[in-house]
Amino acid sequence: MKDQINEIKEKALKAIEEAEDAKILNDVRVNILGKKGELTQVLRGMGALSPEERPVIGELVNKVRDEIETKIKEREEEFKKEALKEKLENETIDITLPATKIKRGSKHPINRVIEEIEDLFVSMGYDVVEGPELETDEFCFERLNLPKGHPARDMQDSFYITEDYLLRTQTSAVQARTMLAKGGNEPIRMICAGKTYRREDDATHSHQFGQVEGLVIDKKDKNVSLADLKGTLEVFVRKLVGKNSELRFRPSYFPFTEPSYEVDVTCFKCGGKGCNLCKQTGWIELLGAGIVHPNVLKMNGYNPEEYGGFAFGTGLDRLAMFKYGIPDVRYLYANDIRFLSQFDRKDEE
Ligand code: 2U9
Repeated sequence: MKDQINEIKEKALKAIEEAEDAKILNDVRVNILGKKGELTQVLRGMGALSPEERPVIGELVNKVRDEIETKIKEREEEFKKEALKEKLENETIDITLPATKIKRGSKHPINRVIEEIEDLFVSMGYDVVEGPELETDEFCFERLNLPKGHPARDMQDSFYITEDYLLRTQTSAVQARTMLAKGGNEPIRMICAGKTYRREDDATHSHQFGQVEGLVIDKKDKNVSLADLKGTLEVFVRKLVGKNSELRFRPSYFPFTEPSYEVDVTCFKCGGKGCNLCKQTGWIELLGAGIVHPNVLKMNGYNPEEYGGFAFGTGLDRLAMFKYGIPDVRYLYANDIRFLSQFDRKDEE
């Protein structure tokens, strides 16, 4: 019987060694150690042995069983290692390969200009304020010293939705709302940029256009003056259109400021010598500005005896067109991906 057991052991160890995969290995385990396995059959024949032989054979069978199970486990471990090695080789990613470019959206030129302006004024201690695009007649006109019937209202043909509601023609309404919210006894330094709407549509005007306006109000003893206005606009223009820009204030009229000015900037294409962009004048009209009208202070909660300040405004479309050399304002609103994708975000990488 000993020879039989050793023969089974040799055969089993050989089969384990030659097994090519886990399934074959399991078949060996079943054929040798399973209920009907060869080694198990030997155990069944133990009854015929003498009492002296039985423990000897029993010990030998257990020793051979342990040896076979150990070999099977070792072989299984080899299979697992091979499987892992193959998996790692198949799933290896070469991280040095060029990445697939992730297409990102571009930032609209007007939004780029807004961000640059907001960053600049925030750095000067201004608040950035936003407000509704659908405004009331009261905040668009009346509180800006443009009572019903005022001729200036006709200058800006507006999109009325109802008798009292219209698409705002200026972001000025947000300034008026802010003044009321401050309760007439707090200084204000704010800018408001956003969409505004007028009934115009040609190569240099669009029915929707971008605008930014600023408002500074403080106590009279702070003496917020025209000099402050000029200095502020110089910083603005030199940051946005050219660091050597000069300003020219031409007296003008706005109902919400007195005195009012049209503000020209030296042509950033020819530096003031005269070219087709500035129509040979050397100047480009860019902003409107002035000292806030006492009526506007009063109508929005500020006592003109105690408070005063300046305001300014400019169109973002023209600023973007100048900055990026865009020939027709309608490109800004045509949503043509070929135009928009030129303003990619490479500068943000
Ligand atoms: C309040 C008081 C005063 C805002 C101002 C301008 C001058 C101006 C235009 C420039 C080009 C609008 O986009 S545009 O057509 N704006 O010229 N805006 S002063 O003055 C204010 C605003 C609000 C309460």
